[in-house]
Amino acid sequence: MSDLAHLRRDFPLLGRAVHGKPLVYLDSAASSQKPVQVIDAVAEFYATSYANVHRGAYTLSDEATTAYEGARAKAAAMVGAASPTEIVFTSGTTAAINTVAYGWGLDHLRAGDRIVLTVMEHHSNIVPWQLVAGRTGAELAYLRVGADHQVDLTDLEEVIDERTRIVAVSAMSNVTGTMPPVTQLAAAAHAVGAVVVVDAAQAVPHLPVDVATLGADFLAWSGHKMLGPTGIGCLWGRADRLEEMSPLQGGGEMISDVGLYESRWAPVPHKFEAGTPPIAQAVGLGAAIDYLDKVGMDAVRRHETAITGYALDRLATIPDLTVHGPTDLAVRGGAVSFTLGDIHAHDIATILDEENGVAIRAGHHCAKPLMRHLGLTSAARASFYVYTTEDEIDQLVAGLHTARRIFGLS
Ligand code: C6P
Repeated sequence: MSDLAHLRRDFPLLGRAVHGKPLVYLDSAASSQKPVQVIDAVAEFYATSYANVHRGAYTLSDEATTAYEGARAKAAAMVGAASPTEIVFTSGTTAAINTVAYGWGLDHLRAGDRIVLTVMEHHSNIVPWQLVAGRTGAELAYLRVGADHQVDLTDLEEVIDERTRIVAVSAMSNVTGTMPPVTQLAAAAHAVGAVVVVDAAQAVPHLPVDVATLGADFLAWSGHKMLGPTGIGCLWGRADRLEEMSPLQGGGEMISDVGLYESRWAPVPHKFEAGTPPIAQAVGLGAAIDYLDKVGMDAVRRHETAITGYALDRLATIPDLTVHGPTDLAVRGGAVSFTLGDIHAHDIATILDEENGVAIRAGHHCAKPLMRHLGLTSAARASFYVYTTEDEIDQLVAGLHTARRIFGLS
């Protein structure tokens, strides 16, 4: 077991009670809790250095701009970007993928082109492509998911064919925890000249990610899932790819000149950041990156692998329980979805909350095609992060035994 338990004291919310029981927060795949270092950084910024950015010829605005652009540099370093200018701040993963789908897709896709996705994608990496396919006449094609919960590569060359212009894949499923072979998929995509978009919402927070190793052209992730505030996320794009993209939104900040009938854009990345950006949120994201840097992303991954292994072992002892995801810890992360007999996932979540103070997510997890592939309409999901302990897994297991009892499964 790893030694990150001491980190818990940094997370004030984890000290609270729910229904008279100590909170057990097992929903970090939906959103993570925040350490005091992030909460304080945001409060301190508002208290001492807040102003709008890139505008004022005065000290406070300079300080705010330095803090905002400093966060961009930290985000760039975190994923091995060649330059901070390859990072576009967005409101989150969803906005980042939409920025590529519309900004790159509308200009470059034609009728008959292919957009290749996998069946395990989150709706955020399906629906934008459906919308853009509808506008351009491009078609969608899917790589299937096998019985091992991994992307099925048997028809890789048939699906990623000469018509393929975009391959958009998740680096980690938010349902099964599966980590697809992104590097291999990217190589197949590049062999036919396609652009690779990686949904890293569940990857960047949980393990070291390097855009060059992945072979990505674009990478999207959210701040709120990696100890940072809501309302901020990142789109990393290779410099030449970002240059090929049109801005989605027009307004202040994103121009170099505006005439009555036409305008010129600011250089990348500002051309994609119209209007006043999420300044304090970026500062909070920077503090979250500092925090994760200090812990070390290798240590984060080691801790989660250990806690996931412990959880899978404990869950395997519960009769009638099925985990929907790989058992091999090398190819999975800490999102563990399961069903328990015929007890509805929402009932499981309610019992865990009320009886044991355990917070999990229940439902389709915004991945309906994957749920259909699994033959499910809903599942319960426990998900882990740096602050998760074995004791908390024990509370989850105790709550699941209670659920079995209540529903007469014993
Ligand atoms: N998944 C979950 O509980 P946003 O909402 O834009 O920050 O992230 C969207 C998103 C995209 N891709 C993946 C793989 C994700 O897991 C998510 C968010 C949450 O699983 C909310 S549905």
